Amino acid sequence: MPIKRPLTLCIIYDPPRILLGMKKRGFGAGRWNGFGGKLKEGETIESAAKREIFEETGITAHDIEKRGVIEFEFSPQSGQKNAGILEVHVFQVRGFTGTPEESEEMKPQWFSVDEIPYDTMWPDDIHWLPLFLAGKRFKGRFLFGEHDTILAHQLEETNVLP
Ligand code: 8DG
Repeated sequence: MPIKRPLTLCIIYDPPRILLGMKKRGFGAGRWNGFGGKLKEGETIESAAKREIFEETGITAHDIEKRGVIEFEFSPQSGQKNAGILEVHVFQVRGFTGTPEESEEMKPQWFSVDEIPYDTMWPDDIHWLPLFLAGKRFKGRFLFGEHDTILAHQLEETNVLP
């Protein structure tokens, strides 16, 4: 079994607007996304999520809620060597203070929920983000192939999240 690596992904959703960040470097550069990343030693998933939000936007998150868990697997054709399985824990940021500011890693921007830039986001987002915006909890799995194409996926609503 390939190892699973936990990651956080935090979405500041303040209806009817959503804060996304343009990733400036590293994995996913050039795409709009939520905020997050890997865990540091000794962190819980929640504390890692809050740290990443602060580092990437300058916002302090007080109230976050886990809304989904998505596993990403990369086929050999994807070119993502040694990625293992990424286990992305998706949080909704409900309460926060501060104003988003550009960081070294991200350029944040508010979007209306009617104008989400799916064309410039990870191709899986169009599948699960509507569930997130509709207030559902979900779990899913995506298999990526060459050029970040989705070869297979499963996605379901659930009340039980790891
Ligand atoms: P670094 O400092 O080493 O650059 O990295 P980091 O900030 O710790 O982590 P990262 O590699 O930038 O984390 C990747 C982020 O991208 C994390 O928030 C999870 C998210 N992410 C994926 N795959 C997908 C995906 O398919 N869709 C979306 N929306 N987000 C994804 O890893």
